[in-house]
Amino acid sequence: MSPKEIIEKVEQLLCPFGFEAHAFKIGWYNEHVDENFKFPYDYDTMAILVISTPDMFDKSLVPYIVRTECPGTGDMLDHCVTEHFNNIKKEFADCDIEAIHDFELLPSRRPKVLVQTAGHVSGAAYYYQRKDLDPDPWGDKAKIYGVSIHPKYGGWFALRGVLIFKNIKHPDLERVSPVDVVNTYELKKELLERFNYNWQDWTFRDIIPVEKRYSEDQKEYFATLPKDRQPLIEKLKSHRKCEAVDSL
Ligand code: B12
Repeated sequence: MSPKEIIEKVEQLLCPFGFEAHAFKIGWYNEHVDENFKFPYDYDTMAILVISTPDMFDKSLVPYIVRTECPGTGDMLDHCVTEHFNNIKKEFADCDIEAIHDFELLPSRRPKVLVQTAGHVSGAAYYYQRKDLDPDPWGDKAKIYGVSIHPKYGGWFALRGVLIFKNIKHPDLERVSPVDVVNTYELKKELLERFNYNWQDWTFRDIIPVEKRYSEDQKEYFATLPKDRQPLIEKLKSHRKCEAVDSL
């Protein structure tokens, strides 16, 4: 299978479940990050960034929750995304795939992959950082984290991880620039302030007009700590069972 066909197949496997897949070269990522975040692979090695859109909740997570009789410990979303990544590894058994989730850490406690940088270099979502603002409005003491914005979903999405096809080189992969949708100094400043100081009120996600947001159920689910989600999970399960009966 050619690299192009692999990308198409990954899209076919993930998109129906509310994910997007965006290919990039490891070299593009390595060019930006510090030494200790670089991957030890050739420049042209192909990787795919996976993001979840607002549809992922209904198309993937809720069905996963409903069919998982014994949720066990840990975060259901992490298990659900892991299942999708494992499925891809199975489909491409001939390829040597390193699947890295957003939440995975190295023994040094550093994240294994910086998904926002991967989002930027793959063209999926522009990564807004403090250094995009000149002059810097905040002063030396403030710690300002960067945030990615998707052209269709604003901040209503998440960057779930990357699949590195270690033995696939894609020298001809065309580079897609991320769209700078938050395109004024004032709006960039507003975005970074909302993300850093008021992220719980969700408003950073609406910094641009969006096509779709998280539903109220989805917001409630993500705003609840995993240890307190059992009642919500029960509610989602009973809703789905009713829907299934109604459609008989
Ligand atoms: C650790 C972590 C946190 C920590 C620290 C945050 C931080 N950014 O350091 C804490 C607990 C505070 C946190 C909080 C939150 N987080 Co958080 N977090 C992470 C995590 C796991 C790692 C981030 C990290 O440590 N980065 C390390 C630093 C050094 O990276 P960096 O600043 O980007 O620096 C690199 C770039 O600058 C790059 N670089 C240099 N020059 C250039 C030039 C260009 C053009 C480019 C592209 C790159 C580049 O090189 C640097 C490294 O060498 C990521 C997931 C992941 N694996 O990436 C999620 C992530 C950043 N978090 C996320 C979110 C949503 C949140 C919260 C809102 C809570 C939540 N989950 O709902 C809050 C909001 C922040 C706040 N106000 O507190 C999202 C952000 C989504 C988005 N749209 O951008 C992520 C991506 C998770 C996800 N699955 O989507 N988080």
